[in-house]
Amino acid sequence: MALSPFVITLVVIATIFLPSIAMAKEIVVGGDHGWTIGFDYAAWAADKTFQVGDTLVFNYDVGKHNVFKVNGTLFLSCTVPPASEALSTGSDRIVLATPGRKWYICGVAGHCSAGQKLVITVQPQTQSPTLPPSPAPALSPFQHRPHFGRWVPKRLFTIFH
Ligand SMILES: [Cu+2]
Repeated sequence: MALSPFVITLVVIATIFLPSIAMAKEIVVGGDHGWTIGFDYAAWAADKTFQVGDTLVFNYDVGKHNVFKVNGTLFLSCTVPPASEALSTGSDRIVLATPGRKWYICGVAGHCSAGQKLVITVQPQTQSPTLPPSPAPALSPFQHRPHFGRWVPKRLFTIFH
């Protein structure tokens, strides 16, 4: 069965425009290395784009590491927050809900200062073409009723008079 030029055109258009649609990504921190010591997270993050709606996944062996979301000051000094704030499932997922700088460290003694720390900048979500367009100015039926109301009796008057 031969594809019609119309179908081919549709496929070409879809191929061109689909990648531009903002899709929420799942980003595994450190890739195959996961969340560990002896890895350069600054270099890893350098060529990546993080956007609102994306999900960070921290993979590690339970008990060996953990994840704390911290602020920039705690990040620089490797100050670990209270243990109750730790994420420790071994596959911690963090949805990036707001734009801006985000800082994460491992709270196991010595790990943050050994480089197990991640800072990223989350970009605002780009406008998705799939979002509904802004509504066109609505034509309220009430805006026409006075006109119609005037028009009808006049017309009826003309007809029946
Ligand atoms: Cu660690």
